[in-house]
Order: sequence, then structure tokens, then C-alpha cells
Amino acid sequence: MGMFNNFNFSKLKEGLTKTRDKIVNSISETISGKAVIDDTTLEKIEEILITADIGYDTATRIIENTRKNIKSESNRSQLNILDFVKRELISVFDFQNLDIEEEKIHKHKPYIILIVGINGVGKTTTVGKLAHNYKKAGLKVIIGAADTFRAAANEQLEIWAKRADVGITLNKQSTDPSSVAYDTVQKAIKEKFDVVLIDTAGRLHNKSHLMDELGKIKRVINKVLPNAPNDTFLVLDGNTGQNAIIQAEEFSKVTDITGLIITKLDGTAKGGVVFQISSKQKIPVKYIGIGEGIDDLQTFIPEQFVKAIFDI
Ligand SMILES: Nc1nc2c(ncn2[C@@H]2O[C@H](COP(=O)(O)OP(=O)(O)O)[C@@H](O)[C@H]2O)c(=O)[nH]1
Ligand SMILES: [Mg+2]
Repeated sequence: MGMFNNFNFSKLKEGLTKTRDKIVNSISETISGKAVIDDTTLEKIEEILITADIGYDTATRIIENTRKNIKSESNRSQLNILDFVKRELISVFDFQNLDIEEEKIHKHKPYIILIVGINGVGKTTTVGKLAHNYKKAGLKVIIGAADTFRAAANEQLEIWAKRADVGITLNKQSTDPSSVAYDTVQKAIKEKFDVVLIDTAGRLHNKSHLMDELGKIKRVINKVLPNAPNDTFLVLDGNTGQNAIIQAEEFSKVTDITGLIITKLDGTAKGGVVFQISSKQKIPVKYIGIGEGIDDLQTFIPEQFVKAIFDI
């Protein structure tokens, strides 16, 4: 949770209802009434985990470890199996650092976050929600509108800046995203802002173009402040399942991603994808989106996320 008071278990649990149905309820049905969890049952559970977007590697590892574990456990009750699966799923995130947001805020002034991802995943919405979180934490926040490709992009971001009650830098004349990024950072230094959030356009149709564009934005910011951007967060739409995995791979190739934000986990059965992305990419999941509202961005806490899925 750290500096943001943005975690709400019941809201998270509600958002993950379809994911819970897909994972936990299916497993429960499979094992119900079985006195002994045999190999066929374990294979069925493995299949459920794979189809729930958790990923082949993770699903296989879970079942293998479960198999090893139940050999030495006398109690093969249902609860036990679900407990093993739960523990294994939490361990997917073992590599994640604990919350270090406060440290960054103190260390970097201004602390600069670049938000990247393809069109429609929820970048602009996430920038608005993040701005709101930082503002609520008592920080001075400015947003840079570096999506200069869509006419309506500025307007959408202005609405979010107003909602969150934070500053915004727009450049209605320029179509160069890096010039907007530059202006925003300059202003942030001059006017002593604590946090800078830079929204970008996401066009993955041409990889080299994307690389050039993100590279240019980064270079321009870096010229003003040597360590900046201090974070580059990739936004992924959890509802797109396997596509989100591909996007994480593609973006990791072209730029250094320091954190993931997975949106639209409300109302999707594909929430298991969070495990797959994490185990494949080993990039920490920072936040999750569970709704369209300004308060619907939560700090990602692995134990709570798994607990919310398994809490029947
Ligand atoms: N249900 C839901 N919708 C979201 C979430 N995050 C973003 N959206 C919606 O996704 C759509 C695209 O969002 P936008 O921020 O414009 O995406 P961008 O193109 O990446 O900037 C909008 O309709 C948002 O309201 C979320 O966590 N849950
Ligand atoms: Mg946008």
C-alpha cells in the first residue's frame, strides 16, 4: 500500500469475480467429492490453470510441486490442494521488490514516470488515476500530454487533470511528443513539482518507429535530468490475455520497462494473465486497474491479489 491509501479488498474481490469463477470454482468442482486427489485430477487442475491464462510453465510447476507436496502430506482434503495452488501463485511474485515509491519521491525531484503501451489499453486513464493518488498523498503533480497523434487526446487528458486537480502541459501546436516531454520536465523543475507523469501515444504497428519515438522522448528528458525518466511503466489490458503477453515482450525489446500496470481486471475472466506475465517477464506489477473511475487503480500486493481470487 505504501504512500497511497488506494487498496480496497472487497472492491478487488468483486472485480476479480469472473477470474475467480474460472480458476477457483472450476478447481473446486473438479475435486469435490474426491476422497483422493489422483493424477487424473491433478491433470484436470493443470488444464484449468492453463486455460485460465496463468501460463503453461507456471501451471506445470504448480502441479509438479503439488504432486511432490501431497506425497508427504497425509491430509489430501480439498482445502489443502487449493492452499498449495494459492501458495505457488503467490511465489510467482517472489522477485518483486516491496514498495519503494516513497524512496523514489525523496530521491528524485522531480520524480519522472513515463507511461507507455499500445492504443486503448488505458494509459491516459491510468495517468489520471496515478495523478490522483500522488495528489492525495500531498504531492505536487504535473502531467505531460505527449500523445500528440490523436486530436482528442489533449482534451481527454485535460479532463483527467482537472478531475485529479493537478497541472498539465499541452502543446497544441507541436506534433512532436518529445518537445512536450521536454517542456513538462522544464516546467516541473522551475516550479518545483514532485511528480511528473508523461502520457504517450502507443503505435506498435511499426516497431522501429516506436523505438525511435520512445528513445527520443527518453533522450530529451535525460538531457534535462541525468537519471530520468526514473520509471517507465508499461500499461497492459488484462482483458486481452495472450496479446498482453506479446506486448510485454515487444516493449521489453525496445525499451527498459521498470514496472507493469495491468488494467481492466474488472469484469474479465482473464485475470490469471497477471501470473503469466510476471513469471515470463520478471518485471514487477506495480498497479492494477479495476474500473474506469479515478479511485479504481490499486497498488498491486501479490498476497492480497491471490487472496482476492481465492476468497470464496
Ligand atoms: N473497466 C475498465 N476500463 C478501463 C480501465 N482502465 C481504462 N479503461 C477504459 O479503457 C478505455 C481506453 O482508455 P484510455 O485511457 O483512453 O487508453 P489509452 O489509449 O491507452 O490512453 C477507456 O474507455 C477507459 O475508461 C480499467 O481498469 N477498467
Ligand atoms: Mg491515451
